[in-house]
Formats: sequence, structure tokens, C-alpha cells
Amino acid sequence: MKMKFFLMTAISALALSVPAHAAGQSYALKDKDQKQIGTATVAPAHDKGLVLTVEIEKAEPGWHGIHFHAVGRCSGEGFKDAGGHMMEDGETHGPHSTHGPHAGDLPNIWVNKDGTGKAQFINNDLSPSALVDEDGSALVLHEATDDLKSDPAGNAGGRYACAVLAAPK
Ligand SMILES: [Cu+2]
Ligand SMILES: [Zn+2]
Repeated sequence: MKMKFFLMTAISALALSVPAHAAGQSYALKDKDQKQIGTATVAPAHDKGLVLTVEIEKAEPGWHGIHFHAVGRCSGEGFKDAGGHMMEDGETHGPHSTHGPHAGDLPNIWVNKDGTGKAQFINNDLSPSALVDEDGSALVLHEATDDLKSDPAGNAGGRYACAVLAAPK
């Protein structure tokens, strides 16, 4: 059984146990009006993979899908230029699908009633260098909950915010 990712810490009540400024490279998550609604930080794991820290300042309360998308462009209607999820041939979406998850899939992130949310994720399928490929990569926060099984994108609704992690070469 593949154990691809783990939700480490998700709620602000645990904020004191999370480093205030995680080591790594930080990126602005911006909504369609180019307003920053949060920050994403990517750091290498010591052996393999990466640690992603997400801090949301303003989003709708509840669970939200979040994924690494295949193209480093936060443009187009609904950020469509970011493309689909980072994946290898034959992978389907979500840990509950037979051929899942995609390399770029992550657990949902919880946003509190006040619009803030924090989470840390480990992804052992992607290293920081894997994000810097020919067409770059982006992180996309969705409006709705990812059901972690519906191909190709977990029925996670529209794309609410986006961060370019690496621009296309
Ligand atoms: Cu997505
Ligand atoms: Zn996916």
C-alpha cells in the first residue's frame, strides 16, 4: 500500500507547535483579483520528498482541496492555465481511487470560521526540484472539498487561489 502523504498539523489551535516561519521557499497564494490570501512554503525533506506549509488568511470556512498543478501559470479564466494535477502516466486522482493518488494530490486543508487556516503536508512523491520542470508548477487552492477519489480532480469545485511555484522554462 502506498503511503503518499500525511496531514501533519492542521488547526490553528496547534499553531504554537508549528514554526512561525518554516524554512524553505515561500510563495504568495493569490485570488483572481491578484489579492494575496495566504502563503505557501516548500522545503526539501532530508531524505526524499518535500514539506509544504500553507497559511491561509482569508478563505471560506470549511475543507478545501489543494493540489500541485502541472503548469506554472496562474492565469486564464479560473486559473485554467495551471493545467491538471502533477501526475505520472496511468495515475488517477486521490488516495481512494484504484490507481491513485496523483503525485500532486494532497489532503484537504481546513479553514476556520474566521477565514484562517494552517496545515503542513509531507509529499514523498515530489521533490522541490521536481516542481522546476519544463512547464513549471503551481499550487492551487480550491473552493470546495476534494473527495479524494473522483477523477480527475476530486470534485473540488472552482480554483480559488493560485501560487506559481516555478515558471515555465
Ligand atoms: Cu487542484
Ligand atoms: Zn489529483
